[in-house]
Amino acid sequence: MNQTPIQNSELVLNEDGSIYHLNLRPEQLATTIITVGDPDRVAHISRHFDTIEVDVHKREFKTHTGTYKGKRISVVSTGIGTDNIDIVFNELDALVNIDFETRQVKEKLTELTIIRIGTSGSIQPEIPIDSFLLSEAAIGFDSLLHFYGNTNFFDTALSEAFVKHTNWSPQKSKPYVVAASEELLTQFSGEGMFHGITATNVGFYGPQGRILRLQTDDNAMNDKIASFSFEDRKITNFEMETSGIYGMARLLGHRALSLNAILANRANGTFSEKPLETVDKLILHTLSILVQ
Ligand code: R1P
Repeated sequence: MNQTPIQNSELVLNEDGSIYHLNLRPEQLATTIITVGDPDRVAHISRHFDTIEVDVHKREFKTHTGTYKGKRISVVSTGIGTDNIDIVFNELDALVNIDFETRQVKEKLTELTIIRIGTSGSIQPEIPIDSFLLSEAAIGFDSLLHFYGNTNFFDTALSEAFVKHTNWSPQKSKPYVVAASEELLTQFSGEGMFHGITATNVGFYGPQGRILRLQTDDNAMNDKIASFSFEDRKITNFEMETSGIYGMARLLGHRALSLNAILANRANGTFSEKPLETVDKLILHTLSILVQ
């Protein structure tokens, strides 16, 4: 199948044949990928590896590819926010599904398995600091997915009920809801793992209802989000990437799951006293499931 090659301005490659932001060449990426927000967290994961074959860094995007108990895994940092998720997911997909020589989409597509190991704040009092939470679905307050077509996988019944319950301002982006990969959800469910709907926010302060010097447009927002329930499901936690990860994975045909180390509890105002230890426990737990 001969298509028009994707132009240099659209698929941007560096001189060494690597993709523009991630700085990776196709052979440097594994098909099992762990994403983290913080570039420093990449080494916290790869220090458990048997070997590290790739160590590449550009801007906030750092990648280590190696093996853990014989399984090839890439760990990629995304930085903060769904705008970065757009870059990371398009480039990860291009690395496996576009031929960089011909600049054409490959006939046989590769499905990636992508697990986010992130940090997050709980908004429900019963989900304590230092616990782990698996995002069954994400509700995105960002606008990333609205720039793509084919979003018929959105759970619009849930988002419409949410808009009504919170009286969500139409000046803000329309919330959208995307589910996790069913297969990965089953694989990672288990004892000690809370489940919930994760809210993905466009900021850390006002958009998550944090007040330092600035008031927000709706001081009751967090209470309204926390009290929302739809078919016995609740919004459990706040972070800044999961909706983009779930949405882009659906659009591109990859499997994604978001795992959260709960470092803050917004309902009772507490923050973890051992954040690194908690994140490391989630890392080891995730790696052990990946090699089962
Ligand atoms: C905010 O401090 C950042 O921490 C959370 C949020 O999603 C946001 O990226 O996740 P990470 O620790 O994975 O970056």
